[in-house]
Amino acid sequence: MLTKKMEKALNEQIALEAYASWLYLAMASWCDQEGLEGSAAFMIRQSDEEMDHMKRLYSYITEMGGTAIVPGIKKPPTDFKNVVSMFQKVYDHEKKVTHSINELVALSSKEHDHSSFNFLQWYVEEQREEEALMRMIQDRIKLIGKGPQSLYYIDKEIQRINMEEIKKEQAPPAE
Ligand code: OFO
Repeated sequence: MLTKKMEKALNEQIALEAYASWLYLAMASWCDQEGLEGSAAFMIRQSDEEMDHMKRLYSYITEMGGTAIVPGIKKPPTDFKNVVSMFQKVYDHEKKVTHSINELVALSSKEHDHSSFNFLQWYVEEQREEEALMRMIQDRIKLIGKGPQSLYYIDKEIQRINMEEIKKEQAPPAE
C-alpha cells in the first residue's frame, strides 16, 4: 500500500512524464515543418517513450491499490529558435525529470516504502541513459559546427542515432 504522500508524488511524476511526451511531440511537429525529418522521427520515438513511462507509473499506482490520476496537460511551445536550442531544451527537461525521480527515491526511503524504492530503480537507470544520450547529441552538434550544411548533417546524425536507439529497443534482453 502507498502512503498518501507517495501516491501524490507518483501522480505528480505521471504529470511530468505526460508533459514530456507532449513537449517532444510538439518538437517533432516543429522539426517536420523545418524539413528535419530525422529529428522529427527521433522526437516522435522519444514522445512515445515518455508515454510508456507515464503508463508504467499508472499501472504501478493502480497495482498498489492507489488512484492513478490522468493529468491535464499544459500546452507545450510550438515554435523553437533552432534545432540546437531545441535539443538543449530536451536535455534541460531530462535533467529536471532526473531531479524529480531522485526526489521520489528519497521520499520512498524516508517512508520506508521498499516496493516503491525498487520500482523507481528502473527510472533511475532510464534517466542515466537519457541524460547520456542527450549529452552525446549536444557533443555531436558541437562537432558538426556551424558550416553552411550543418543543419543537414545534424539531421542525418540524429536520424542515425534514432536508428541505433530503435535497434537497442528491439534487441532481446541480456541474459
Ligand atoms: Fe521519462 O523522462 Fe525522459 O526519459
